[in-house]
Amino acid sequence: MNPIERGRRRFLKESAALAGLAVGAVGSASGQTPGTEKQVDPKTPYGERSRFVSSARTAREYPSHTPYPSRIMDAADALIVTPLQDSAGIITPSPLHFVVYNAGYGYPRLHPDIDPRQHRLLIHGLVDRPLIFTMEELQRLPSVSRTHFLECGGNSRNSVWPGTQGTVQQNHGLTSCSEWTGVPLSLLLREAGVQKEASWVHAEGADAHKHSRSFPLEKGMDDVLVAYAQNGEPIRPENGYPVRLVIPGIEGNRSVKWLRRIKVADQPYTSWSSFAAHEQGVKSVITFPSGGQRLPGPGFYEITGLAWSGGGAIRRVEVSTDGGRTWKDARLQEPVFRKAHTRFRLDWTWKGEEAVLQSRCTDERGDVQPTLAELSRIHGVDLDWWRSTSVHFSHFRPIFPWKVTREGSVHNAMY
Ligand SMILES: Nc1nc2c(c(=O)[nH]1)N[C@H]1C(S)=C(S)[C@@H](COP(=O)(O)O)O[C@H]1N2
Ligand SMILES: [Mo]
Repeated sequence: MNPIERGRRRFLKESAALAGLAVGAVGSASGQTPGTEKQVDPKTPYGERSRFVSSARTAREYPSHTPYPSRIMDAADALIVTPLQDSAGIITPSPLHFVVYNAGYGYPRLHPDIDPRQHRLLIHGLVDRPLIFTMEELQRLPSVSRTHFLECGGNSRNSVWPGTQGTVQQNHGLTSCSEWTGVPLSLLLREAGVQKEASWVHAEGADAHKHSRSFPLEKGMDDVLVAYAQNGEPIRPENGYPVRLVIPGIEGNRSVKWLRRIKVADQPYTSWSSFAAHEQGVKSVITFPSGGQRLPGPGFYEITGLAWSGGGAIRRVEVSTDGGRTWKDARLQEPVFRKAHTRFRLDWTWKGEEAVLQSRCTDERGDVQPTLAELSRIHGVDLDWWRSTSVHFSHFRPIFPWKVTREGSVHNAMY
């Protein structure tokens, strides 16, 4: 049977189940409440979403009764998580992009309010020609648009802590994906003329505590962007307006927001010098059904989620509905971008039994997302370590299970 024929038969077979879903809608197809129509205002300067849509960012929460030291450390930061459970496709709407502001103790958690006409970007250090750019000058240069995820290195570490809410937003919401537009850093560095001894790039933000991070020159000459636009409009204030770095595939921490200075050097200036260890490894999570949701009853559902890898493109996502005994290949949304969220989908008919749903992805290098046991072996720790440790661990990316109970409620099955 060819794929189209197979798809047709599958659809015909399932359309009986699907038809059942639509019955309730007959008679109220428009959904319109009389008298609530709004005039389309030709002067509306900036659109708003429907008043019926309430998807929202929120602060990452912690179990208050537990002494997890990571919680104390995270409390110094503002951590605002993306509602992945409501996500469709691969682009995170900019107003829902996660936000991390390492304001540090003693600093107000107010992101800089930068007038782009006053802003300057300085490039100096081991270069032949130090350069200072205004935003206008930066935007005259040849630009590119690329779709990439950002993920905080601390994403998901709370997913093993009992007492947390256990939604996909709380557990995995420190990742988002945007189309970024800007100038390749390599172009600016070539313009400045990098000297022979140079091997590191140091970037500094305009926030009160001057968020500063180093990365290898090699990466800087590869795919790093000096970005001023996000999803077709200027970058949002909390995500780095008017200009930020986007360092694809590497933990978000290096992607300095409110970028004002780039110094080329022969050594790293920040302590996190083993750069390779800061790649975001191959990872995925099911966003529907996910923690806190409820399936109204047995029948057809599309299981869907996101997969990503700092090492390149996602090649394959498998989904298990029986706790990992058997796996099926999910469909991947095309095109698949490198170092970007990749949407996967799998048709599922839930018969009302208890089910454990999980996804496992593979990237272009052949790296496979590890189980918690495999990840523990990689780090040389035992399974309980993650739950009880006082170490501020990062890059937590095991295969993640959701349990669907017979009543249809969905729970974090990590603990
Ligand atoms: N200037 C500046 N850049 C920064 C930070 C910051 O506090 N100040 N936080 C970093 C961290 S830890 C992360 S994970 C990413 C998050 O980017 P976002 O807030 O746009 O999602 O920004 C990074 N860049
Ligand atoms: Mo971060």
